[in-house]
Amino acid sequence: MATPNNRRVIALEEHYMDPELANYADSEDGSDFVRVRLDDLGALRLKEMDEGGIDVQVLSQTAPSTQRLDADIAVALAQRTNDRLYETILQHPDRFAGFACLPTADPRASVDELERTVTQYGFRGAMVHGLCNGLFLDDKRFWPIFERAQDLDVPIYIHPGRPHPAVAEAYYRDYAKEFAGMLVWAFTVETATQAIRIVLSGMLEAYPKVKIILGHLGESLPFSLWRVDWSFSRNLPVSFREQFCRNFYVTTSGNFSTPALFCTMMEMGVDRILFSVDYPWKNNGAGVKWIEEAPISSEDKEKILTGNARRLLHMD
Ligand code: GRE
Ligand code: ZN
Repeated sequence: MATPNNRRVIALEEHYMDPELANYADSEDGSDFVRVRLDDLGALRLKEMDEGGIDVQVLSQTAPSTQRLDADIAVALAQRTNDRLYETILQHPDRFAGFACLPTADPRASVDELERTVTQYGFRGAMVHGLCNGLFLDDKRFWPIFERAQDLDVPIYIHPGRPHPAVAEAYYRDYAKEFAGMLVWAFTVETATQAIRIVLSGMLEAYPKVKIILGHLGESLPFSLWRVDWSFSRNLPVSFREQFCRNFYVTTSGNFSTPALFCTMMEMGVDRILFSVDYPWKNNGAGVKWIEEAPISSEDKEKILTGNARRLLHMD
């Protein structure tokens, strides 16, 4: 789709499934419709991007990616997965960019892999999915990953993953039949918890320029920001609200709600909101049309669809 450069529509949470990684990690929820699209990095994906009006997808592995593998498998597998992603990007460099997967079971190797893929392959940052072998990301052993991301000036995208088994048992077992639907709620609860824990941990005081992206319009945190800020800030040197609005960005992935968008714009400001679809779970055209027709200014549409991503991901 030939759009002028200043209207290049960039989408950030757009998934695929690496063929080798697929042997180790099943997609969290995959109908045939989803599976066919996760496997495709060519004609079908590009056709649906063209039809929907998406110019660039920043590709990422789908959940759970490499977050539940042991180090002995994860380190080399993440390298090979990122190597293949780079090959894919080279085939369509005007249509694809990438977020690295990281072998989080080995934090030092994750630091090296982030640096390698950003400096040698031009990746735009990394995406981490849910708990890392049961650990939250505020755990001190993961801090070097965020420190290196700060040094490289790339964001870490915290994507949801399936809940901890004990949580699934206690909270969701009664509705196991509904688990696919329930999963979306479990995703939001857990990922918002990741974000809150990162603020409480002091990591963002140690690395005040870290950039973290949350999907799904902030996993409900903008809606809860007043309340979360009220309860936590008295014990923090820098208020929760200040840290959240300084270090976090959110995308529209899978949450095409105008009231939720307004809330996010009011709490965080439009400069923090980036367009995403959450392909293949959501439809490209539905996402683009929603922003195109939203009752916001054309300047704000331009920021959400392209400008904010070009700045955050250095895509000019
Ligand atoms: C997602 O990537 O956001 C996702 C999954 C699985 C089910 C639903 C969903 O990975 O939105
Ligand atoms: Zn997603």
